[in-house]
Formats: sequence, structure tokens, C-alpha cells
Amino acid sequence: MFDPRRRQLLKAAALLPLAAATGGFARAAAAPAEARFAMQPDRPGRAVSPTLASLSYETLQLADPAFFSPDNRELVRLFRALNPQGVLRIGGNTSDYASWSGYRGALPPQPVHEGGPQRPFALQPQALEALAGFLRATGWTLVFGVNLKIGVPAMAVELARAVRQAVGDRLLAIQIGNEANNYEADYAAFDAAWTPYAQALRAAGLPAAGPDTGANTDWVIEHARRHGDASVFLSRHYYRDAAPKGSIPDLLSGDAGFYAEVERIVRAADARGLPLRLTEANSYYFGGRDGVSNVFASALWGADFMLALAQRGVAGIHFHGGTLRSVEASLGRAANAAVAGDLQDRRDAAASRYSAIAGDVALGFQPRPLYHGLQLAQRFAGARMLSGRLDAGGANLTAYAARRGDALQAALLNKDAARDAAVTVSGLPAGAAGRVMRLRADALDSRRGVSFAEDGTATADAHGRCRLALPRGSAAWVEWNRTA
Ligand code: BDP
Repeated sequence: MFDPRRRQLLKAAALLPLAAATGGFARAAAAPAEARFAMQPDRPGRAVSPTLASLSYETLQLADPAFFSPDNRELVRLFRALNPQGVLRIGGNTSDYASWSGYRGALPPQPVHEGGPQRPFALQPQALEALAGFLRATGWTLVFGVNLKIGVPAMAVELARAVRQAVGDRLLAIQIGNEANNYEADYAAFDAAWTPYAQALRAAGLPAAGPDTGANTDWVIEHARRHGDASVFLSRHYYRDAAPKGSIPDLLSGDAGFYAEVERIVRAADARGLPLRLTEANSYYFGGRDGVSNVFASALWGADFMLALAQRGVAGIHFHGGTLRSVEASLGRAANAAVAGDLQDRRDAAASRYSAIAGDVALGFQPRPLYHGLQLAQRFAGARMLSGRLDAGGANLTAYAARRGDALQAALLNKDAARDAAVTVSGLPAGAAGRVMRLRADALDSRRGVSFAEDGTATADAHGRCRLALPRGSAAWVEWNRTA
């Protein structure tokens, strides 16, 4: 069994004598692991959706129409560079506090969180217009969540109509309620509240998806059974744990239990011919963990998580983020963003801790470490996953393989804090020329200096084998073409 705490201790012990000699930082610790990854090109798996790398933001982010706007060029560029066909999900806790400014009917008073900024707000038409321009500029489509908590289907449908009028066929689906498992007693109560909304949306010709539950696999399966015929996709959320429990070893230890749940949902989704999307996901809820969610370890986690799920048939994963203010408000907390430091530090501080993109409208935007991990996994978009057998040689490694046309590709992730590895990949065409890109940083806890960039070539030998060095805390993506 992987014992992260012991690894950390071993690493610390091994580094002590070296640290002095190398000015405090040393790469080599435990003996390098010899790993083998046998790709099986004759055993194809799932096709990877082009919409795999997707993002999620709070509805409250729309309170500033300058955020999701075609004029917000830096954000447009970062979205496009991540995925030219991504899906933006607008929702989160604040979607269940949002109303439509154009609605003229009566609204019941909504609960205001004691002492915090989690309070009702009205969406303005300018925000939807700007959002439409942002979607056109990025090429992204939209999943939009409406307020279930308030219990007024008529208001929600007017808002949904306004969204569709603004964004047209870029609207993929409307979702009803955010993590209703937190406020409805059970699935039956949720379904009773949800159904009048769904009927009103359908009558207006608007597409629906759901159930957008927090962590209830059973709800998703029951929802597929009852409403699968009228759904665009099935959805649930994922966070590994609560922020106070977060740590780098915990994050990098994988989540086999969740993968098994996903397999259950995908069976139900397949039976209905529906895609499954994780419409909100990230490392640790309660806004993410500083020093974990926003450092290089999160990039390795994000890439591994995406590929593990793509292999199991998940069509898209919406990493939640946005400004610190919007996410803290979703939790009923005020944001304390004032920070000294250079522009990079200030952008970092202005963003929620788990956001893949840091910054705000005033300061501009920059990628977080996680962003580069998503870029690596997104290289599999449009390819077909292949089976592969990994012998990790005792290190904390994962590996994925895929085929796109004639080319084979692999992602090799060394999530081990202590062990460098060498991986022998087999199953390649003899002599195939491989192009290597590496995801790396100085250390797992680096906030800066993360890159995902070209790093030379790796050519298969006459037996179709290729050996690659994979330093601890790094990943490689390689694409081999048939002709050398
Ligand atoms: C999710 C909510 C989202 C929060 C997030 C968190 O949908 O609004 O921001 O948790 O706790 O459950 O970080």
C-alpha cells in the first residue's frame, strides 16, 4: 500500500545530507523505480470527448458583466488555449440565490446567510449579453443552472429563456438546483421539486440535464431511470474531501472508490445513451486548500483525474473556480484578497484557491499550475483510449494510452514525491518517432514556474519499445507516429 506519510519522512531523511551540498534543493532521493507500460493497441476503449476539459463558475461571477465578456481578452485566450470546444458551467451555491431581473411575478423571501455575503441577487440582461459574446469569442458552449431552492419554476423558466435568447444554440442544457442533496431530504423530495421546473422548461422548448447533485451516485442513477429520456446528459459533482483535510500526499494518492462509483453511473448512462459530465469538480471543497489546490501537485492530480475518468467514459469535467470573492460568497464568507507582492502574487490572491485560472478583471489573468495539468489531459481529446498494463515498479505512477488515427499517445504520470522512475513503454510500431511534452516544476509545492512544453523526442526500438525518464513529481505526454 502507498503510505504517503512514510514517503515524506523518507524523502526528508534522504535529503538532509544532500540539502547542504546543493543549496537546499536536491532531486535524487530513493532509488529510481523501473516501470513498464505495455500499450495494447488492439484493445480500444472509450472515445474521449473534445469537451473533456471544461470549467465551472459561480452564477455570482455574472454580477460583473466585464468578467465573462468578449472584451476580457486574456480570459478568452486562456479558455481557447485550454480547449477550443469546452463547456462553461454556470451554477454553484450562488445559482440557488439568483433571480432574473426581468421577472415581474412575486418571489418569496430567500434565506440570507447569517453574517455572510451569501445573499439573493438579480441577474441583469447585460451580463447575459456579455456572456454570449464571451462564448462566441472562445468557441465554448454553456450549461446554466437555475434556482431550485426558491421554488418558483416560472421565474427560472424566464431566466432560462433569456439565457437562450442571448446565447442561442450555444446553450447545451439548463440544470435545476445546485447540489440539492444539501437541502432536499431524499431523491423523492428532490424529484417532486424538480419535476415542475423540468416540465415548464420542456414546454418552453429548453433542454435540461441533471441532477447536478453533490455526491450522490444513487440520485444520478435514479434520475437516469426516471428522466433519462428527456435529458441532455447526466451530472454530479466531485471534490476529494473538505479543505481542512487536504494535503499533497492525500491528493496524489488517487481515489479508487470514486472511480468505482463512476463506473456504476456510466453503466446507467450507457443504458440510456447519455453522456456523463462532472459539472462541478475540484480538489477540496470549502474553497480549496492553500498550498495544495493551488500548487504543482494539483496539476498532476488534475491530469490523472481527467484521464482516469475519460478512460471510464466521462465526457467532461468542469473544474470549479473563479474569483476568490465569488467562491467565498458561495460559502457565506467574505473574501480577504488584499495582498502585497508582485502582479502574479496579487492575481493569485484574487482567485479562489482551486481555480485553474488566477486573476480578476482589474488585475488580468494567468494560468495556475492546475491549468497545465488540464492541458496535458486535453491532448487526449478526440482520441480513443487503449488498454494498457502498468507495472509501476513500486512507485506512485499512473499511465494512459490512446490512439488517434495512425498515431499512438501515452500519458505517464509520476506522482511520487520521492522516487524518480524510468518507464519502458511497449506495444509501439517499431521505429516510431515520438514527440515528448513534459509537465514539470521545481517541486510539488511550487506555485510558479510550472510548464507543459515540448521536450525532445523518444523513438521506439526495433521491438516497439521506448524508455523514458520520468523524474518524481512530473509527467510526460508522448505521441508516436508510425513512420520514423
Ligand atoms: C460546492 C458548491 C460551490 C462551492 C464549493 C466549495 O456547489 O458553490 O463553492 O462546493 O465548497 O459544493 O468549494
